[in-house]
Amino acid sequence: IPAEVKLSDILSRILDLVESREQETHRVLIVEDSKTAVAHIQRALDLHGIDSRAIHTPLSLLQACAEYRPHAILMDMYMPFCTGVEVTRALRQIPEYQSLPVIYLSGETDIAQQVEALRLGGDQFLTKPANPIILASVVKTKIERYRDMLRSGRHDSLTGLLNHSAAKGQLEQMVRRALPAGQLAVAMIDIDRFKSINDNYGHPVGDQVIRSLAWLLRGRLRNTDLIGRYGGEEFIVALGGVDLNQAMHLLDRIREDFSRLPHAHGRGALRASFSCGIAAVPSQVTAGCLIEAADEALLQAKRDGRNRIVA
Ligand code: GH3
Ligand code: MG
Ligand code: MG
Ligand code: MG
Ligand code: MG
Repeated sequence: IPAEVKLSDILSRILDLVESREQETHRVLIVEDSKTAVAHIQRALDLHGIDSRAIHTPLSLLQACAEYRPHAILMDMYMPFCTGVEVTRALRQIPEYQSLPVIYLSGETDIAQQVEALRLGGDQFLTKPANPIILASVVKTKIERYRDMLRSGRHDSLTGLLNHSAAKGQLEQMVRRALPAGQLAVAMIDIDRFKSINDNYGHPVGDQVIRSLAWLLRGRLRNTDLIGRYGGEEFIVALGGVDLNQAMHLLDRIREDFSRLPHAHGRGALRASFSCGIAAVPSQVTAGCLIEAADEALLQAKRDGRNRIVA
């Protein structure tokens, strides 16, 4: 065997190995102004084989993300120049970082502040001092979910929800499982006068309204329910084991809460609402018919004046 062939084989093997190591290692960017806090966090992550890099000011976040390409961010709340919430909102406006896990690690103990941070783009809130084992496993779980999501191509990057085609496929499965005797309700949700939100406050504010609705739906529905981003400002929800009436009640509470939610913009806060149409098994027995009937009900909800549910 000629020596140069063997050498190139070995070289390409080494390159493969480097690449697969690079693909396996989880990278975490720590945004934290306290050096002691950084040392604690890095010790916890090191022990679990998670690679990390720290920046001490939120101002260099974008540059660090571009250079280090993290799989998750551990974010402090209170830092010089701006808060973690502000910098996360800015990050979420860049398509590439819309689903990047942001885990808050902060001394903030006020629940309302924590919930607000989650609604405005955070994925998890841990309080300081965090148990190092909990910290490392939360980071690991979030990263694994995120990397699975990137690999599968089934998810929408703005909201992390199932995308149009994945949601349709999943609904077909749910219908098959529900028939002949089970119950299943499908809801089509469409944000009201969304175009005027974009026109009056700008596209990034519109995006934040979409994310907020996704966040609310995810929080209110069960893990076994289907939630998908069906189109721009349109969502599809499928609830197993639920009849038309129960679905109406459940979605009406969500509608009510969404209409009260303030969405911050440069000059204050706006309110948004959605309309919703519902259809259920057994009157509709295929995924296509369910979607069609729910869509028709949605149009009726719009005609009846919006911010309402029609079955
Ligand atoms: P209606 O109450 O009848 O639903 O009125 P509408 O203005 O919500 O209806 P329409 O379907 O005309 O407008 C939807 C708009 O949503 C148009 C489109 O520019 C915008 N849009 C679609 N996808 C996105 C997105 O990802 N982000 C933002 N900010 N806007 C989007
Ligand atoms: Mg701080
Ligand atoms: Mg629409
Ligand atoms: Mg429309
Ligand atoms: Mg709309």
